[in-house]
Amino acid sequence: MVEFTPWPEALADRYRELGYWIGRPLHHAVTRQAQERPKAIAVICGDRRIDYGELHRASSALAARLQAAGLRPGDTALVQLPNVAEFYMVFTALMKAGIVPLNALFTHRRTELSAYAEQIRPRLLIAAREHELFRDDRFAKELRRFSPDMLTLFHGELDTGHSLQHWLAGPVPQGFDETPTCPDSVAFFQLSGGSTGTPKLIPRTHDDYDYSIRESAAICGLTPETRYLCAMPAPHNYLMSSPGALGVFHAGGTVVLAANPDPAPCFDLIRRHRVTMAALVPSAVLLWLEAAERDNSALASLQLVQVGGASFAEATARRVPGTLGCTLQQVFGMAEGLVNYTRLDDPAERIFTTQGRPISPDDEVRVIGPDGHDLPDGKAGLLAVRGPYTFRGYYRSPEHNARSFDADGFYFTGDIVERTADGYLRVVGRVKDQINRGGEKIAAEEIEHLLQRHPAVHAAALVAMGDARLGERSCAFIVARDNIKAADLRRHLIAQGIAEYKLPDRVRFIEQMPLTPVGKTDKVRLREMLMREDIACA
Ligand code: J2J
Repeated sequence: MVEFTPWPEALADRYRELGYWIGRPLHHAVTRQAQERPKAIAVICGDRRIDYGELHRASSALAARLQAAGLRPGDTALVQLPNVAEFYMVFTALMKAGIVPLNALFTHRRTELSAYAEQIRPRLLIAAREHELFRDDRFAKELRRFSPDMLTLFHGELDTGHSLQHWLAGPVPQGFDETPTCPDSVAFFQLSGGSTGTPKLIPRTHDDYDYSIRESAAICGLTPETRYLCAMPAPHNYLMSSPGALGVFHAGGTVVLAANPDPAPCFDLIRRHRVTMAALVPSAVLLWLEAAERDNSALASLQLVQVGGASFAEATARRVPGTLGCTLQQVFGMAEGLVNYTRLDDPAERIFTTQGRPISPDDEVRVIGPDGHDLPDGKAGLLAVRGPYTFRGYYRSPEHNARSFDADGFYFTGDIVERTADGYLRVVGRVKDQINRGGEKIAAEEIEHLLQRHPAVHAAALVAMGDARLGERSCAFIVARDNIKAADLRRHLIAQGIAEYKLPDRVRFIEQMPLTPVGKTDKVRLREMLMREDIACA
């Protein structure tokens, strides 16, 4: 079984007694819907409509074949698929077989996928031929160095032996049984936005994740009539569980897949499929608002737009109900656990001015000041949390865990928040060394390490700079040994294979890195330099 840091026994018992952890595996919702309403549509993907019966059958067929191929409960899988129905079929199949996936984002490339494979040593790789790394078999073979007997299946493959679609097709073999899953074991790895050199993995258990999904579905008012537009990366925690596709499956509704949040194709999908809700990041909302100001006639069915993942300006929030013609819900969540929502019946002012309150009455939220003491409401401090769906440790990262948790198991989120008198949170800043580029998180250290591999780079520091559209973009400050150009560094990073959103938006060469009194890079100074320039430019 995949190891993880468990909750202390007493807390685990309490979460069970309170009915939070109910011992159900994550595929339970699909199995139940397939029994009760097999013809209800679970997923719309292009011209395909996949009903619950089909989602159940396809996932059982794949699970059975994986078992027959020798995969066992507790084995791990590296999965990288675009926004296609097969993503949910695979996820459900792996839950049924007790196989523990890590769902990489489709934008991830060589550096990220290698780091994941190195950590989990997957017995199974599921990837897409349309991804540049998997057009031929070279990279899949390279990944074998971490896991020599890795089985590989490709989405979009013609050769039936390795074709994912082929493994999903056909009847479920007689006698197939879903593996009796241990619900307090790890169901899958979620990805951390991170702030360190290597991407950190978050083990999520069936019990804890299922609780957050059930409650999220209730808070967001999901029903079998819900038609949920998933126009951002399907594996992201927000799109999976807040309430995400798994929340929709729990309620028996329909997930409508889009490749990205571009307004034109999304508005078309909303009109065609009478979409009732969508989950967006702030930068996408800006695009939707612009488009809807010209013409919002496609949005008549839309009842709820969720906005989360990055800081959302109050002035923009105020435009949402009028322009998109629906209710706004702010969501402040994290793959590590804690998720906050404004409630659907909250007064408008609260929805415009806060990022919501926690899912659970047993989310223990602390706002901590510089002296380590809890702060009164209204004062900004570090957000720390523990609770029934907040993890207790990153996978195999004892040193990082020692820094991220206190002795009582509170996780330090790296966010700066203030709490209102009625328990709602406002996100006002961040201490973690991360850039939030329109909801996509970049760990500064990861890129700094890659930049420093260039022989001409003496020192590198990545900081956020404000951006009207994305909220933040990244700027790399470089102290160079030799004469190099920004384009050389860009080529260097591309050659190492990182997701494109992590490439610095700007590169600034400086003579010397400003340092703090203890000799660390002074990022406050670097940010100030950027701000002064902004003023000079304006
Ligand atoms: C400001 N910052 C926010 C918000 C997240 C639901 C929604 C989002 C995520 C997510 C998620 C923010 N305002 N409304 O997992 O289930 C920043 C914070 C936070 C970090 C987490 C979900 N909503 N953030 O964004 O793991 O800094 O999860 O700690 O990608 O995003 O990032 P991530």
